[in-house]
Amino acid sequence: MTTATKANSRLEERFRLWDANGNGVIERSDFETEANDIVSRLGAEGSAKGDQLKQAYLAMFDHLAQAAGTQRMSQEQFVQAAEQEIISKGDAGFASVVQPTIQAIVDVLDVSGDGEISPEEMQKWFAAIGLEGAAADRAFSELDTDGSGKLSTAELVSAVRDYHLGRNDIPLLGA
Ligand SMILES: [Ca+2]
Ligand SMILES: [Ca+2]
Repeated sequence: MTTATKANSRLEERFRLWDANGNGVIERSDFETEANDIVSRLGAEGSAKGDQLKQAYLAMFDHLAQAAGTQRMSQEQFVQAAEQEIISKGDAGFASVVQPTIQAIVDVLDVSGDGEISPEEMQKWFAAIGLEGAAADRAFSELDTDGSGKLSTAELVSAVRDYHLGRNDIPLLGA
């Protein structure tokens, strides 16, 4: 599969994931369901940081819905809005649309408060996407592109970008 084809199929997978109730359109309630699920898998229900993560997640919906001009996006409208607002803008698109959500997840997981994610702090996130043991260790090394032993927000945003461009196979935001 070419990288471009893979990127397109990743967006289609993303649509299926986010169409939580399977009615063929993405609505704000789908994002609410997914955000609640992520907050719960990260063990952050009822916390201020968990609420911030939900708000950041819903802001991604608002951004895409505004670009699509509808609160009920079909798969075609969703893929088009995501391409226009995120993929085609490259790093700037991921920085404006995706980074606030990644930062909010980092804030939830960063128990030590150093602004970065250690292998121990990353365990909950990896477990939430089904990565454990040696597979989690390998993924951590792949994501830690500067080899510092910790994951920065920038490294995690790059990883989400690379996944959606078909350059890595680590579905940090689910698959
Ligand atoms: Ca930390
Ligand atoms: Ca690092």
